[in-house]
Amino acid sequence: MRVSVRAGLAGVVAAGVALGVAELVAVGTGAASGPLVAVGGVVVDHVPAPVKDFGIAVFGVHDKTALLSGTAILLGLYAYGIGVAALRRWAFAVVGIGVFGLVGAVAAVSRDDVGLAGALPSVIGATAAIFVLRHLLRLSERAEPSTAGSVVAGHDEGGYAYQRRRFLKDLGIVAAVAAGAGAGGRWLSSRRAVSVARQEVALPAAQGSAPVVPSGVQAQGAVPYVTANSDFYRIDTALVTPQVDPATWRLRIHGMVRNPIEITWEELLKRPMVERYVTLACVSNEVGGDLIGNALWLGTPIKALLDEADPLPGADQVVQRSSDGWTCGAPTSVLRDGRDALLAVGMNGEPLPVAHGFPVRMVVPGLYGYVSACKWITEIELTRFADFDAYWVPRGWSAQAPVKTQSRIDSPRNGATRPAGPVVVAGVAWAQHRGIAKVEVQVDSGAWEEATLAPTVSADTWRQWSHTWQAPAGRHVVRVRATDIDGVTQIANEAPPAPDGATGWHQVEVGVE
Ligand SMILES: Nc1nc2c(c(=O)[nH]1)N[C@H]1C(S)=C(S)[C@@H](COP(=O)(O)O)O[C@H]1N2
Ligand SMILES: [Mo]
Repeated sequence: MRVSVRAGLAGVVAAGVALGVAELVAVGTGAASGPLVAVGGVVVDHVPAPVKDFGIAVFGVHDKTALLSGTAILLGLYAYGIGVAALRRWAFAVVGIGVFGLVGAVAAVSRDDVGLAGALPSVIGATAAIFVLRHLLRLSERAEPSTAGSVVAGHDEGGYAYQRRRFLKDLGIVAAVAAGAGAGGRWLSSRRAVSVARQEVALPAAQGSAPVVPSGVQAQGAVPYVTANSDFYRIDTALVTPQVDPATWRLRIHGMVRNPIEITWEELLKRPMVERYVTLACVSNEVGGDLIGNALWLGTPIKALLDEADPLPGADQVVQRSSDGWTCGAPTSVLRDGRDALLAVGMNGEPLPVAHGFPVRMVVPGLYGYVSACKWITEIELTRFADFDAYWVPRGWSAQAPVKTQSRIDSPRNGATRPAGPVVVAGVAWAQHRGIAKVEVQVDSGAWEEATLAPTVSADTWRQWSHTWQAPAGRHVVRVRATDIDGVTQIANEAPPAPDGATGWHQVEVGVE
């Protein structure tokens, strides 16, 4: 193995030590302060607006893994370079690792949910990396005649071979220790996490009777009417799930109000609670996509709290801010018009799952999630649309975004085959807060036929539908369109999700034999 390759590997392992040690330190300062997560977070927030397809409001779990692995690979290349550069001058390594530590520290401290102590993981990690690199490079040096060409007395080739083995052995041990520190740090962080506090939460009972789910809400072949928490789509910009302890949680309502309010978790739970089914949809949902789910939310109506805060005239925007600094803005008029806009604490009979906003999030029927459904919410600020752009607005998405009427075919799936004869076509349709009046199905270029609508709990949820089609042999295209209560039919024109929600009719191809 060449000297420069050994030095490069030593650099990579030293970087691993930096990350592993940082993860351990971050057990004390919060997982969001680890350098990889902190730098990744800064990247997420600063992706240039034209790169519309990167993540966008769909920043799903896969994008996060890709981003973190990408950052780790870049870091690995940088560290390899530092190792090689250290062969020329040790100072290069110190400066190189110092820059890495500084970038991590500055990124961490700049995050909303990280304090000054958040610099420690990067600083301590970088310091450890410097010592480790120094040690490994010394070992590597001994495994080679000096670069000047003079053979050190008493070291024959066998001696060098021994030194090389020793270098490789130490490299392996240090790499294993670094990986162990990283994994151990992650594990300890998860044990400290609020999932423990969540298990101790006893949710208050809802006032009044729970909404009645009429029998027959479920169409055969459509997704379940109520989405299980474990199946509920998850979208957010958070690289590590924010850990908000109910014991220290506060919600501040301030800005353009006559009476600023601050309430604690205990006080929130004493407020009147209601239970409502509301279907939440992501603006990034493509036609036919699955970034939509329906759950039973337990929460207190936000209208009453806003009324108490008493917004000033002109405060047309309610900005919600999460513990990690994400923001969304909804029209004040919508949150006060009497709909079931809830500050929610429960989801399908459990405290909110941590990934879905524990301990408190907002849910607003009829608005896309990115303008209304702040998870890990800690602040509400009354302002004007003209004065403040929430997170996704400068990134090319509309400031106001009511949910568009949409429908989806769940069965048969695209590309499925069915025997000729009666085929049940089924799915869901939604126009939250307006309600679905009609769903129609078209096969090939035939006439639109009205599907059977299942009953529904309210206009705030999706509605299931089904239609029996007498399918003749051959390949067919089956299409669906919905009409809302106002009589407006979903438009055929295909538009992408940006800037305010996709349009077009969902269709599937079915082979009939
Ligand atoms: N704090 C925070 N809340 C957030 C987001 C976010 O990135 N951060 N994303 C929003 C978006 S775009 C959607 S669609 C919904 C998704 O909620 P869910 O993950 O519970 O399905 O959360 C909203 N609330
Ligand atoms: Mo979204």
